[in-house]
Amino acid sequence: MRQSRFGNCVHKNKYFNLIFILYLIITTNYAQAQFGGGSGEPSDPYLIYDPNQMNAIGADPNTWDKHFKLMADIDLSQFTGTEFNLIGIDWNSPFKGMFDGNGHTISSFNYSSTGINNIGLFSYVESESAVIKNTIMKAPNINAVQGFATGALVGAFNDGKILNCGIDGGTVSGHDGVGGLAGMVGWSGGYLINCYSSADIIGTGEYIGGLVGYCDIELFGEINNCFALGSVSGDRFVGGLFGFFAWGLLENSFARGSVFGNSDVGGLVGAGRSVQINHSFSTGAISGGNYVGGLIGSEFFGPIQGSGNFWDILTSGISTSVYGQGKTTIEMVTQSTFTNAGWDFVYESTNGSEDIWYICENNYPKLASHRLPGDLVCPDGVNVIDLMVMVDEWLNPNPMFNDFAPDGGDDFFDLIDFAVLSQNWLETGPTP
Ligand SMILES: [Ca+2]
Ligand SMILES: [Ca+2]
Ligand SMILES: [Ca+2]
Repeated sequence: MRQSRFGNCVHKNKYFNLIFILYLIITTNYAQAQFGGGSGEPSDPYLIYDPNQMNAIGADPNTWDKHFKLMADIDLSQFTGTEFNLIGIDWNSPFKGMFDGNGHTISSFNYSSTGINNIGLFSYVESESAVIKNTIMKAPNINAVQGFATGALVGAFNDGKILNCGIDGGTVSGHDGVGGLAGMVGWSGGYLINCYSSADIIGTGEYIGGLVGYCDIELFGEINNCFALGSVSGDRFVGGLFGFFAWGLLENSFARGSVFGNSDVGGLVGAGRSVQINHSFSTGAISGGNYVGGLIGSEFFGPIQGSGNFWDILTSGISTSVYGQGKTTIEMVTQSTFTNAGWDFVYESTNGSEDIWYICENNYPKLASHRLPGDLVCPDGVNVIDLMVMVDEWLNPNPMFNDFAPDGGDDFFDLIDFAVLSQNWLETGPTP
């Protein structure tokens, strides 16, 4: 009896050990099985090939400090309502890893909710080392009826870097803190570099912006080489680029969308507080009640500083602003207006050789960082004039124009550049 009991116990132990080993095998492999490969480490990121693998990130909080790489264009249209697993939850459980879109697109991200905060493909991001990069979202459709922080890419972005990301068209609707790229950026810090949004923004409350609703990068960070094109409407603190902008640095950026609000309404920024803004402009039509400005609606308990900022007094319909200089449309499409204020353009060296801006006839300045590879010269877009320039420079060891392939260029125009130019043939890029 005793022996048999003892034997039973050994049996149970063996059984338990077997289960435990199986459990270990399953949990270690599970993270790999749900993605298309990789271990999540910086040198070996998890690979994402399809919508289900994309949706698996948000389902597993254990992966939120890992590295991811997109390997194909992803269509998320199969998810509606609250079906998609947003990545990150709140400051207790944020995404703090790295997501590299690898130049691919994520299209038709649909999400509608009633009454939770932090709505976005990435719900909540917070870590000095968090990075989201090289990702273009096409035609997202976000509808958050209540709550704070709604954006297509990120709901609340409290720290980290968003690099080379864009929102192409679509609509982002929400209550407070609504923007195309992110609902809110800051509190700790944040960098937005080479980012844009052309989504239309509809907010029913405060802090509504074309790129970011509420931007407050108190500790460190900056916004550089960014723009927004979508129309923006909200109640208070409504701006073409930012609804509210505090304690940060904004440079080389612009907003082109129309702006509508009741109070603190501006073409670029609804209200600014203790910020520095350099070499930026806005052109959108503006309508509003109190504290309305061509570039900036109001200065909110702290000075706005900087230099060389303009808005179009004709297209905006507004001739005053608490900050910035108003110009006519003719002046706004003339390069000297900007170079006289220190803006660094291509084909001039007085203001620097970074060559941040370019301008084509009868158009506003554009950012060179968003120019399509193959668009070598004016007019805007990739066409036969660009092709002729490239043919002229073919195999020239010291080309007068910058080549663009592979990976941004090797100082030599050859068939690789030709292939990229052909890919972008007759395209004009995200900026009108
Ligand atoms: Ca220059
Ligand atoms: Ca061109
Ligand atoms: Ca080349």
